[in-house]
Amino acid sequence: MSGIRIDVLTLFPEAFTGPLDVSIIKRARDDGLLDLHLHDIREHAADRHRSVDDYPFGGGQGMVMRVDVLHRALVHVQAQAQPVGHVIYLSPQGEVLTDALVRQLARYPRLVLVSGRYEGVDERFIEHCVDREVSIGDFILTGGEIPAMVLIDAVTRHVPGALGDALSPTEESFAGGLLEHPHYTRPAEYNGWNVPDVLLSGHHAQILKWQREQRLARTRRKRPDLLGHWPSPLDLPEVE
Ligand code: 9WO
Repeated sequence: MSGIRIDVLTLFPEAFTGPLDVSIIKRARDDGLLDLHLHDIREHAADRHRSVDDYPFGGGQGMVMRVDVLHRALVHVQAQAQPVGHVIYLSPQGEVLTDALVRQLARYPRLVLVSGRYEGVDERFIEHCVDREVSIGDFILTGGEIPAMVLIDAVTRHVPGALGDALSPTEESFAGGLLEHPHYTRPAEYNGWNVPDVLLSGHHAQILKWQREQRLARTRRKRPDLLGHWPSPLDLPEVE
């Protein structure tokens, strides 16, 4: 099975243990489908205070991560394996992560994720060392660690074999550009709350038709922005 290697450069490698040590991601790591390596940027600090940040040229509040420390850390990590990784800096200035971008990233054999802290990293690191900037949404956090974990989780689901026998990612929500239909399980009645009759009918074609209508109706109601390119319901092929 073809796995992916992901290296993370961070000041807080310990933040990644826990979230990436459970469930499907844990199994993908155990199965060798995700080869995750965490690296502490501070190990590449050179002075006796082990500084990784400094005051911004031109003034302003806060601190900036040093280009020399980041570059040494990156060279060290890229030398650990072949091929070199595609370098991603997690930042609110990046391209917003979508299902399409996740699928694209999952095709790389190796990614290097850089999680920033403070007010950001020296621009020269982005210019000379980073292949792409990725954002997980239009908000500011205290650092890029959680966005890196989000990206790792989303990408790992698309590594062939990582979902086992479960739903293939090509069948899931978003693959068709629509939200998922609602899901129900036993009991069929609880507290007076009922499962839609059609799902209990055993009529497979009607069930598929209902699920497709639900996906379209829910997308129109909850996320009309996703319907930009969706054909009108009149264009949908009929299920007998
Ligand atoms: C902090 C700050 C403080 C005062 C004025 C402006 C400021 N900008 C920032 C800032 O952008 N800090 C970032 C914190 C620096 C890079 C790491 N940090 C980060 C990454 N916050 N949010 C992200 C992030 C990454 C990907 N997707 C969404 C958010």
